[in-house]
Amino acid sequence: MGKDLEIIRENCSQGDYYKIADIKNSHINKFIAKFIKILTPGSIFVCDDSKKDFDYIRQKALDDGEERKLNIEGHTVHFDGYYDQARDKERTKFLVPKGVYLGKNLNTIDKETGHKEILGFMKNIMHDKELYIMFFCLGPENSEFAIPAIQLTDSSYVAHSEILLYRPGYAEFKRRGDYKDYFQFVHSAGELKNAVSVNVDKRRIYMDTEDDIVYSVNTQYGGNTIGHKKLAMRLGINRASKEHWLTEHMFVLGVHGPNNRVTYFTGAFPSMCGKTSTAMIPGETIVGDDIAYLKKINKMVYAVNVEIGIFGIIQDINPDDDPIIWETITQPNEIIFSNILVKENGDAYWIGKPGEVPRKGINHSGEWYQGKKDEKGNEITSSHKNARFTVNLKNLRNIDKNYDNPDGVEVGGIIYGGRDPDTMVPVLEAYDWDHGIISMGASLESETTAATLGKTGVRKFNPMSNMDFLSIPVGKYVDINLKFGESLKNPPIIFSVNYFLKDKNGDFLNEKTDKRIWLKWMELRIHQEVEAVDIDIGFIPEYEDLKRLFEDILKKDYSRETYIEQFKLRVPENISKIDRITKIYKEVGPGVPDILFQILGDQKSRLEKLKQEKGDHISPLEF
Ligand code: SPV
Ligand code: MN
Repeated sequence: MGKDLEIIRENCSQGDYYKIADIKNSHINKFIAKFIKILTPGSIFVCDDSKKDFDYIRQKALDDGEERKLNIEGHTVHFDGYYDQARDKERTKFLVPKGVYLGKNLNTIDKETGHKEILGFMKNIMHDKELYIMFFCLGPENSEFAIPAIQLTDSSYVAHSEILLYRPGYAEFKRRGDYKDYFQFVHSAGELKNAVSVNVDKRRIYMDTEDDIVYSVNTQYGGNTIGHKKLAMRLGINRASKEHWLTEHMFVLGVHGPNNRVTYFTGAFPSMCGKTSTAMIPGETIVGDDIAYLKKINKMVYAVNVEIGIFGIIQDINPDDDPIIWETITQPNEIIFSNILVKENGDAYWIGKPGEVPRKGINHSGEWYQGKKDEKGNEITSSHKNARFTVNLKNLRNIDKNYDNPDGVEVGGIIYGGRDPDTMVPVLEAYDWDHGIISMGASLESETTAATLGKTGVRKFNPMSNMDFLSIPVGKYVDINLKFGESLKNPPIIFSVNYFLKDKNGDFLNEKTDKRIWLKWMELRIHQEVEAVDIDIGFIPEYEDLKRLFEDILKKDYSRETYIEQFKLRVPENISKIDRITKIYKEVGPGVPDILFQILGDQKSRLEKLKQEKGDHISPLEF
């Protein structure tokens, strides 16, 4: 027996030891042995994906207080600490070897220094805890998209969340034997008080793309801890960049067109900008809502959902706007609610839930009552803005039949969306791949939201909605996206959408349900079944087509005035946007492809000409 297995045997029960030994992977043995020595767990549990093992973790989450039962069967609630409610961008860093420069937009720390710091924090950190060792598969099993991944964590909540969010991977690891290119995650919630991480000042999330490993410590919030979510995404972007495919912050959705046709879209939206609710639109079918791998196969683009569950925003979920999510999370199903309010009778409450607003209950601040303030004098809301629900896709009645297809789904359209009050029209089609990647994806801007710590409502550059997750220089990432479109037989059509356009009074110009219409229109465009209007920054719908779609699908009258107000070309705003984006790309560092400046420059010239001829705001009827 090798020395690694020896260490594992000394620290595990016989049953747990054999679960690891049976995988017959020397790299896994080495990794586990190394971290047993660093973390020195009080006990170890190895999960082999059997129902018995999953049940053990579910029960542990209740026993150790990381979750509590709610009134409805299968529902539990988890609270993160008051200051641990969102992704901590400041303390999420890449460990970079000396001499490597990732550009100024990426948060980095010298690899040696960072390693020393985080492993210092992790030393003996599990001495009074159980270490859960879990195996997952990112993407469908037995597929060329699949990436096996291992998670070490001392949080039963994190372990339980991952059971809901990821495909089991123990069998995939066994099948691959001595395979070494899997992703690795090491997490500890650190010292707990009332089942909540206390040392948030020592919260760190450090990522090492060279060794495909992510460390996360002194935090519980899912976006900082659920290794296979945004942490794996950073490793995925790095790997994809070397192997000529894409890892994207995208949903995957089947849009149902005429004659039972299904056209698949992927869509990239920043956090809290309508990505999940688009992926859950009634009448369409969901493959995934957050992360996709895209590959070129036989000159076509195919996508899979990296995950198998949803970690979705719960605020404002109501039966009218999000009927399927509503139905799913108000019925008996296995669901973890996080950072909601628990009413005195054990019911879940979140801001925007229909019904009476409770006056008191339990939330992430402890006992809560209306008007409660935190130590800085800020009013504490009943549920947190970033409160979430975690559920497996199989609980949804709108799951697409290809959700687990190892070959993925063929992508017909790609959508980029942001939170933009005053510039982009509600839906716009790019002229071609390069134009879409540059003027829509790479130029995406969005107002900040409560999904990350810090001020909200600030307009930020967020290329492909992926800025927070890039692990390679921005310019290189844009270039890879451009190259991905080369040599495709039928490149997916690229669109942008904007659900957040506002009028002079600050009121939204669109209803939440309008997105259903934009999707149907895009689907028809892909099949060349409707005409469009060229407004010099791309194509928009013709009024008559929208009127018909609003009538057919929403049974609503769509007036010409509304169309003009929503789709008028805002010329000065569009020019300013191009100026902002051009300036950013001039400063981001090396590797920005020249074509970016050319496409943006040409678009600006067209806009300037239009401004001279037709003024600042131009009705779509004038084109
Ligand atoms: C997001 O913020 O984009 C999410 C949740 O999907 S998190 O896991 O925090 O990234
Ligand atoms: Mn996301």
